[in-house]
Amino acid sequence: MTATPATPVRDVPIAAGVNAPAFVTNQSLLTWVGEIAALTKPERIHWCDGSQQEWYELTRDLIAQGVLIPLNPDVRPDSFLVRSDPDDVARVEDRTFICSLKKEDAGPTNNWRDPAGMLDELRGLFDGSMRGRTMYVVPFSMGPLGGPISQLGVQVTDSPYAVLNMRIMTRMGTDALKLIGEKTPWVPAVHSVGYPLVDSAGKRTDDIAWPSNLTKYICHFPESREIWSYGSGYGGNALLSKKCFSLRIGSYMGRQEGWLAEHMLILKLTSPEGKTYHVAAAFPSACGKTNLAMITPTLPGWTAETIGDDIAWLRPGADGRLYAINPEAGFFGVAPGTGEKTNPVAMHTIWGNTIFTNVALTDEGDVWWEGMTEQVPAHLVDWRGDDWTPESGRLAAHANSRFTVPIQQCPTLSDEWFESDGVPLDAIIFGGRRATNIPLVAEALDWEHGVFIGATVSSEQTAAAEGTVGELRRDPFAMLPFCGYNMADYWQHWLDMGVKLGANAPKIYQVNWFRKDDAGHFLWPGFGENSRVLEWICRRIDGEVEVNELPVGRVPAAGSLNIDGLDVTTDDMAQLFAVDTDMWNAECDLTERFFDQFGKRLPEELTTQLAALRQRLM
Ligand code: GTP
Ligand code: SPV
Ligand code: MN
Repeated sequence: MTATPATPVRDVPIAAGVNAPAFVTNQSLLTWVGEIAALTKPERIHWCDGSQQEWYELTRDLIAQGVLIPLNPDVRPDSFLVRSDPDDVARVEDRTFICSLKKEDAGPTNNWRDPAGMLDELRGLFDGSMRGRTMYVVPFSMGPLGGPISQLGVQVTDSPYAVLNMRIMTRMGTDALKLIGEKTPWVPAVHSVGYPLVDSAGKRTDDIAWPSNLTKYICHFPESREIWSYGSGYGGNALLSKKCFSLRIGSYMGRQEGWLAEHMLILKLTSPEGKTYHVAAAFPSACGKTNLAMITPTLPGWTAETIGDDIAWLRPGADGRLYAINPEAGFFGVAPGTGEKTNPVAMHTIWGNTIFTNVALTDEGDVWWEGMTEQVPAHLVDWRGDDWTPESGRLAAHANSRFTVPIQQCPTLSDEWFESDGVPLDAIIFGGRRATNIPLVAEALDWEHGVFIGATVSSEQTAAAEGTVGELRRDPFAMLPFCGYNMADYWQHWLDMGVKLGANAPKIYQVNWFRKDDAGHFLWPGFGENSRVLEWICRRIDGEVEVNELPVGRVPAAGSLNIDGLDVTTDDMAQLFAVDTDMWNAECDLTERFFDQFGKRLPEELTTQLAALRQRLM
């Protein structure tokens, strides 16, 4: 490996200034880049233009350094495999901080640090952290360029891998930068992997394939709308447009400005009669958003089109309805479990132009992961770079291995993804991974009950974040790790939005594809068959199907959920909707304890909802 990447010709040494393109007039941007450069002391500054040439130069250099492994162009053209450090494989929630002026404003579900103290500490860490490296300036737009709901940001980073991912995940480059005029607001995001190539004495070391630092900080300053991330190159820790900006800073902005930033997919459905519906659905990480966003309906006549798979920004429109955009331009999807049977649309999307992180490599030079094919390859190189056979007794791909791919390669992409005004929502769905209690589908009694359902989402922990997989954890609105302010205030904001939307508010539903029988088998076939539940929801919106009122919500009346041709017994169907009073009372006790930690900030409506649920369970 060479110590430093080849210098692209248009980069100049830092002594010559910040090297900004001539058209940049925003003084705060120029000053900020200068300040961060003075602090982090990179060797060069490169302003990313987002061009194909730039992509080519970056990938060429990273291949030469052994960072990117080019895949076999005959099977996976223009695609790469990257292996991260085994200590840097997922979001680090215990190292994620909301640095609001007051601790109460971060709330009991966030880690908090005093902003001034945190900035001091960060300045210490970032001092010289880019020595010997290139500092990339990455301008990007979340949402269509210049759109009314869109927002601009600039990430500086010393990770060319992050740059490549940002180019896929956002509208990145010159067009976004040109939108940042003299007075345009933009969100600054500083990122360093914390692995300088030159020490303070000037001694140079060789680079490694995945530079990172055991010390990690993912910090958000909501009041000043800035992001500082140190020590990790992986996913949401490093692609600061995603969770840091679009959710943590975004949710804070949304509360101030009257909109919502949510961990939701957006899906367009068309019925056999040609009627269209738009739904947004919040599921915790690795609980099936990408799958549902790309669903292939098994019900004849229904079509589904993808608008987003992870993040939605919601805003009331001029007509009083709630409109949604997907601010992202790519998918950063979970690889394991993605296959022709479970998600053929994703498999077609990743035909090429894809960056794979922490998956296994086949002898043919293609990728593989658990669940990709039924036939397990006889030999692989696993995600850590070691030889692997089915007898190895360990995962070939890391459980949180992912693909990064442009959304425009998705064969089911809706034209409406391009619409800067967004799509009007008919329904909002909450889901999670629950072996018990939560029914296959239930309709909220009203908006307030829907907010209660959202606030009480719990799910079995997945590999998307570090922690104990399988443990049940509260994940309100699937936003536990992503809400940039006090979760109780967030619930209040949702309640206020309901008042504002009034009769125009989308209906709210809860779903659970993951309920299990006593033997531990999934009761519901899931995946494409989830279209049956979506159909019921659409029919219900149109008032065409009847419900059965249970204490936990309105479930399909007998015969109203289409299960024709499905291999699910009557007993299984009953179990999918069973309400065990004892278990639900126990769940209510847990909810009460969960709510208690919010003290006086807990909206009264949620206390009322819990009491009403207990009453209905009697
Ligand atoms: P993030 O990108 O982490 O926010 O997650 P996501 O919600 O987009 O997760 P994704 O769609 O990638 O979830 C993947 C996991 O959910 C895989 O293990 C899938 O097999 C599983 N999954 C998705 N849909 C279903 C379903 O209908 N039934 C069952 N049993 N599993 C499902
Ligand atoms: C999630 O964990 O919800 C993700 C992946 O979507 S990451 O971008 O790494 O947060
Ligand atoms: Mn996510």
